[in-house]
Amino acid sequence: MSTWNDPPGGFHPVSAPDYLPRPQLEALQLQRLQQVVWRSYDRVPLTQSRMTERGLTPASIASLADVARLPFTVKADLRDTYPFGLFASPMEQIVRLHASSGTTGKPIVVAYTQADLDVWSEVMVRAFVACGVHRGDVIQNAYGYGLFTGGLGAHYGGEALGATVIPISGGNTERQLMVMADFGVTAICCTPSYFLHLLESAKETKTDFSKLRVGIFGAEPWSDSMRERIQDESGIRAHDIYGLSEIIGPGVGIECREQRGLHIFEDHFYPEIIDPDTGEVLPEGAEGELVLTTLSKQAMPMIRYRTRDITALVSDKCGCGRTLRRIRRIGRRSDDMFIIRGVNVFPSQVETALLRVEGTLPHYAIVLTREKGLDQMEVKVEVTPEVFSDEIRKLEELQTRLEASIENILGIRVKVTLVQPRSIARSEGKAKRVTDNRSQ
Ligand code: DLL
Repeated sequence: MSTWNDPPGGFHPVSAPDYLPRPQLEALQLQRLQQVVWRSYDRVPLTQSRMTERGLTPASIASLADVARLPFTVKADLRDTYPFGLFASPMEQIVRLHASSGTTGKPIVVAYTQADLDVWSEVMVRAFVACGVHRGDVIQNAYGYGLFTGGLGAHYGGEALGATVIPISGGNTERQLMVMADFGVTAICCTPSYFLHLLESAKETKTDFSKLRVGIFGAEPWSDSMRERIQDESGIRAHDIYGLSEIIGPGVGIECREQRGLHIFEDHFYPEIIDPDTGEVLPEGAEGELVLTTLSKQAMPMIRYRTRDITALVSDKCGCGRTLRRIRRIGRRSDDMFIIRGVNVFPSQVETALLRVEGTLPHYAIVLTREKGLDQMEVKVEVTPEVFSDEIRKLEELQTRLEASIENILGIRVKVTLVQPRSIARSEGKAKRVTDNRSQ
């Protein structure tokens, strides 16, 4: 059964920009880039002073390649100008604020005019359509509502699509399952880690989720192996959705039915990949840090925002027909790396290693400690109830297999501890997988 409403079966009218011929798309991008640079230069003192330092005026931007001449914006700029220093619209025109605590310290504040909210809904509609979600679908929106952009972003997009949205927000798993069964939910939006929790609880309580067809999961990294587990165990298609508060929220990029990278809604967000150390723009296909420029944002335009997310741009033709370039799924951020005995480790590598071994559940926690001046890493991983009741010898074998799988990927031996099912805290929003106790 086909559930897609992409061409050739005709597409949702809002999706038309997804299929623009590249020259037309690039002309639109340049026109919008020039406008947004003018706006930011005129209204945001930081942009003006940084451009002036480089001898630039908005008139210097004559082609898309000139983006690379513009100064970067980084998260610290949002903190330093907290709360409203980067706004390019007067308060009377700002109709919504969101805030994100990020990983450390003071929150950052982001603002939207009504036109910005309309763009946000538009890209979310296009994202839903790309996942095969349409009018008639019942969407359980379990992203958190509030200052986090996930809840309201998916909410207004779902309504604008014409689907039925259940604004349940995150948490209260029992109620989530009741709603899923009783309201005939066909699509769910939440973090992949929370969906794992829902799935596990649904199986325990024998909740009927047979109508569920699609998951739109994002806000945190999740590996390909994690996706396979989710799809195999639930029978749904799990789509990756990307976004960040600074740019708009969810809906910057989405995986289409091909599930081969995330299309960036390039008519609103201009992507570049840079070398995180030198800031140089890297050629197409090279891995590096994603930098995004908002092309149509009014309240808070972002010029060359350094996301810290590591990926690569893919521009080969996609089977879905969209002309929008894609980014590879984001496995890591440049700042979530930690170093153990001189080896760079990303949590996503550990996840991949664990999920390659059968008999474990996709719930794990990484604990870093320092003993006698030496960094230690312990990986706690839950085993399935069947395995848990096995004899000690079998458990020891499993532990050895897991340690070998991690060593295979990281090149170092770390301690794996098997723990019983349900002993690792479940997340209702973004998962926190690493605890760093090294400074204690
Ligand atoms: O997480 C917006 C969002 C909500 C995206 C719901 C998708 C779904 P922030 O809280 O500002 O915004 O966090 C943004 O989360 O820079 C990435 O590091 C990470 N992230 C978001 N989506 C993905 C994804 C929202 N699909 C930060 N894969 C980003 C990997 C993701 N990381």
